[in-house]
Amino acid sequence: MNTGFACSNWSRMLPAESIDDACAEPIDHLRALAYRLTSIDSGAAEAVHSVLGSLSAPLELVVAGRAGVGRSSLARILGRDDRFSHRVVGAPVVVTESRAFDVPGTPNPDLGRRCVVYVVVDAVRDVDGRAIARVSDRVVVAANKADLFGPRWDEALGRAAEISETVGAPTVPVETLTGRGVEELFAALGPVLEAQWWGRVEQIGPALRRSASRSAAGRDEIELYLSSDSAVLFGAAAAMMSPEIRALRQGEPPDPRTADDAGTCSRWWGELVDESEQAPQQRVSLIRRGYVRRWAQLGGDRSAPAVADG
Ligand SMILES: Nc1nc2c(ncn2[C@@H]2O[C@H](COP(=O)(O)OP(=O)(O)O)[C@@H](O)[C@H]2O)c(=O)[nH]1
Ligand SMILES: [Mg+2]
Repeated sequence: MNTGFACSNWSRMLPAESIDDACAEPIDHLRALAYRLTSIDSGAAEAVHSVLGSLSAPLELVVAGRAGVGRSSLARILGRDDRFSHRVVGAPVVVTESRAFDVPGTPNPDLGRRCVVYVVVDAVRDVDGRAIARVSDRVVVAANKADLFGPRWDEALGRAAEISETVGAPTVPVETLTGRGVEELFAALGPVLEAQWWGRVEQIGPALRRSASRSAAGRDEIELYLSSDSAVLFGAAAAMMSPEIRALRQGEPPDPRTADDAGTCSRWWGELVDESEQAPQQRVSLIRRGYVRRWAQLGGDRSAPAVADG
């Protein structure tokens, strides 16, 4: 699925036209690391293979909601659509339907860490609001059966905007019966699925550091990799994509095209840490390091560094 259009924050660290292009080299470097480790330390090589496996494991998308809202109908459409036979950087998208919410005498389903399409029809009940709030960083609401609320699509859009306001999540009107709105639902799901995938990339650094701490033989190779441009920029791109960071990015200087720009970005994030006690330190410091690497890649003068690699 082409998900790069609306959500290319990663391209500030890994300039490319598509997410697949951006990630090809970092993933090759991980494969090369696994290859080098094979003869040195099989346990460490196994850890890198497991990281690589996590990047191409299926991304789960669950269609949830109360009974009768159209979960099955929508899951069928999403499951057979060609765009889902494409992948998010090698990870296939698998669509499932959850049990119904709000069934008397039955606990509501647990949606886990999966991405969610939460289906509602017109009225949003408290149970819907609570379910959506619990998955607010990885949900798109589908306001289904738009046909029942009048023939005009702008009314359906207006209704979806109201629902979005109420529940605090992106909301798209759809008519599962005719397929209307499904295109827009796909567009809204792209960034959600991508963000979930980048969450896996964020686990690479910690997983490899754990492995390095266990294995004397492979430690040097792993540490060399972790300090490489490739690893730092991959991690920084992933940090950029976290919902927590997206909320902090308002006012960030434009996409760096020169070394000076990259230096400005690095300083901007540095000041953000100083000013805000809430700034998530680890992600912000990764982003600063990423910009320092971009600065060097863009020709920054290493003998008179304008920015320090923190
Ligand atoms: N009018 C209308 N009916 C729909 C639409 N989507 C689904 N339905 C109907 O709603 C009913 C419940 O749909 P289903 O997919 O089984 O809902 P589920 O219980 O949530 O899985 C079925 O009779 C569907 O034909 C729609 O867009 N418009
Ligand atoms: Mg069903």
